[in-house]
Amino acid sequence: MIDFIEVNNNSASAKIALQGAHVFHYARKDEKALLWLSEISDFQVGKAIRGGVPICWPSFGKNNPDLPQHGFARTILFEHSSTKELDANTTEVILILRYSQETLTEWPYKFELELKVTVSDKLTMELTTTNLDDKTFKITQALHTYFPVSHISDAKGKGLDKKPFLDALTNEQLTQNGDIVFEEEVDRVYQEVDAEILLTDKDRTISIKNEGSSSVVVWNPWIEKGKRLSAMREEAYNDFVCIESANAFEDFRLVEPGKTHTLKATIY
Ligand code: TA6
Repeated sequence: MIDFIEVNNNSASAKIALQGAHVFHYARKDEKALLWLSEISDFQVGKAIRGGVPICWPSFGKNNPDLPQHGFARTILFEHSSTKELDANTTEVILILRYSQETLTEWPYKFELELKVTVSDKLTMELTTTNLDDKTFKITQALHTYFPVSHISDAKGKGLDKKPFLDALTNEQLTQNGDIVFEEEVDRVYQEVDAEILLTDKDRTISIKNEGSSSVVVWNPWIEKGKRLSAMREEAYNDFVCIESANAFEDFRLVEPGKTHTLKATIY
């Protein structure tokens, strides 16, 4: 079993695993959860939890071919740095990962990675990379958020109309026309994103606002890929959409010695 931090305040509840600083539950009081979690994610040490908000760092996907898919942060133990009740409605949790012999063998740079989670009537996650080395390094990353939907056929992605995107399935560079609908596998990296994204379904609208990011990944595995994914029921593709706050592909970030970069996502 993976250790986790549980937050309950007047506004909401949340659960954050120390492995991967992985937020895997968030729900406002008396409301349905705003994050999707696979019922068969087995919370094994060293295996990424399927659902919630996996942290892809220091590489998104295979952007750095020398690293595992989505990097190593999501399966490594973070340190619980602090939990503060800012007020009766707001709790702030900070988790930290510092470079080690283990990380240096995977990725030859000294760094500190901090996740600050603010739990209130909104869920805010700020992922801050600090370069502790004497040479600049390049990162790609994502807060790979899984959102529940009533049924995939009801789900629509709004706010990305006319945005260019890379279709990761065909490697084509295309432009979004209208709302995003889900009638087949969707795996797209939207670029030049500068506004809020909405995920609507039959009974609610979820808003995602990003800072320090101009790329957003939208993903649903659909039927065939859904069967191949670890810790996912065969028909689970009907129940979620990933809208990922990212610095992916051309939206990579160079972090100079002593400098930081923060990727921030606000969900409500
Ligand atoms: O963000 C979309 C994606 O890159 C998909 O291509 C799919 O691989 C997904 O991430 C899940 O990856 P995972 O390694 O968590 O199974």
